[in-house]
Amino acid sequence: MADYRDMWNGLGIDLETHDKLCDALPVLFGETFLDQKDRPAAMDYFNMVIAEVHGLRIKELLAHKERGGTVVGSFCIYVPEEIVLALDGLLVGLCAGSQFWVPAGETLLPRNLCALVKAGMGARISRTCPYFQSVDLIVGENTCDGKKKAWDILADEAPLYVMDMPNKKSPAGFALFRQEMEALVRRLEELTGKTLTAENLLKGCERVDRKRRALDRLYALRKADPLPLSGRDALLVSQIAFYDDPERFIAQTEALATECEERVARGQGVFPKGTPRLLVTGTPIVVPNWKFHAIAETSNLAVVVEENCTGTRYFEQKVSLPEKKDLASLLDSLAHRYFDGIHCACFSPNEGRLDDIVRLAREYGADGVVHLSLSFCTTYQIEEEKLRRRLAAEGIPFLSLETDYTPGDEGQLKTRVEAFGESLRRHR
Ligand code: BJ8
Repeated sequence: MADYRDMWNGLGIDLETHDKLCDALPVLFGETFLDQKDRPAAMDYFNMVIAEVHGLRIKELLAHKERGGTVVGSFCIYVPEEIVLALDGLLVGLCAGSQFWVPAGETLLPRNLCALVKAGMGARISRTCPYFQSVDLIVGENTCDGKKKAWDILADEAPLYVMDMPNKKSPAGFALFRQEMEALVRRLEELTGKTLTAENLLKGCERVDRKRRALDRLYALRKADPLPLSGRDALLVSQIAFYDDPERFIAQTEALATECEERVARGQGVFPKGTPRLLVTGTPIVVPNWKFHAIAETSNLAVVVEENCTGTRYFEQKVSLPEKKDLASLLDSLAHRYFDGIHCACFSPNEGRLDDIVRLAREYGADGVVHLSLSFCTTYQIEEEKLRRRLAAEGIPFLSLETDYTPGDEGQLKTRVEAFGESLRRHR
C-alpha cells in the first residue's frame, strides 16, 4: 500500500492508534475472505478496495473537495444520496463495525447501547477514522433512541445536521418526512453553495438508480443453487457500495455479475448444491463486521440474502420518476421511495418488513431465517416477536441471535448456528 501518513497527519489522525487498526484489519480480512475456495476473479477489485479503505478512497475524497465538491457522511439509508450527488457532493457511510472503536465510544456513551452507535462515536473522538476526519457535514437522523440521543453529544465533536423522522407510516408521517427532506436540501445548498434543480436531481436519481440495479442483478444470482458467490462476498460488495466511487462501483459490480452469470450457466458454485440456505435479517452489518457470515459459511450453511440496511433494503426499491419532471414532483417521488419503501424497525407497526422477509425467503429459496440483532437494539429485538409469529404461521424455520462486535461469543454462536443447520437438514 502507498504511504498515506502525510495525508492522515493532515487530517488530524492519531497515527499511533490508527497503526494498530491498520495492522489488525488485513489479518481479519485474510481469514474471512482470502481463505475461501474458488472465489470469482472479479472479487479482486473488492479486495483492493478494502486494502485501500483508508488510503486511495480518502485521497479521492480529498481531491473531490479540492475541486470544490463536498463530502457528506451518514449513518442511515434514509439520507437520500440522490440529493447529495445532485449538489456535487459525495455521500459516505459512517457506520462503524469494529470493536476497535467501542471503548472510546463508551467514554461518552452508556455501555448498554448498541455497538454501532458506540463505535461510530468512538471512531470520531479517537481520531482514527479518516472518513470522519474528511466529511464537511454529518447527517444524522432521529430513528432509534440511541442514535437520536447520541447526536446531541456528537454535535459537540463534529459538524452535524439531524433529520427528524416520523415513527408511523401515515399521511402525517409522510408529510413530516417530505418536509424534513426539503429542510435537508436547504442545509446542503447552504453547505455546497449550489442550488438543487430538476436537472441535477434527475442526474443524481439516474446515477443512484444504476447503482441499485447493479446490486439487483448481482443479488438475483444468489437465487441459484449452487451459489456462484458466497454470502460473505456479497455482503462485502454491499458494504463497499456505501463509500466507493459510484461509477467505478457500478462497473465492477456489473463485471462480477457477468462472471457469476457464467458460473450459474456452468453450474459452478462456491458451496455444494443443496447446502442449506439462510436469509439474514435484523440490524445493519457494517464494515468490518463479518462475524456471522463467516461463522455460518464455515458451518456448511450458505447465506443467500440479507433483509437489512446493508442488503436488500438499500437497493430493492427504486424511484418511480413522475410524469412532470419539475423539482417538487421529483422530490415527492424521491420521498415516497424512501418513506414507503424502507421498512426500518423505528416504524410501528412495521408489517412491510415482515412481508418482505417472507417474500424474500421464498424468492431466494431460503430454508431458514436468522434474526441477527446487535445487543441493546431494542427496536429490532422487540419487533422480533412479530416476526417469530409470522414465520411460524408461514412454516419457515427461525433462529434468533444477539451479538456485538467482540469475538467472545463466536464459539457459542457457532454451536447454535450448527444446531440450526442440522435442524434445517432434517426439516427438508
Ligand atoms: S433505516 S436500521 S440504517 S436506523 S442497531 S443504531 S436501530 S440501536 S441502524 Fe438503521 Fe437507518 Fe433503520 Fe437502517 Fe439504533 Fe438498532 Fe443501533 Fe441501529
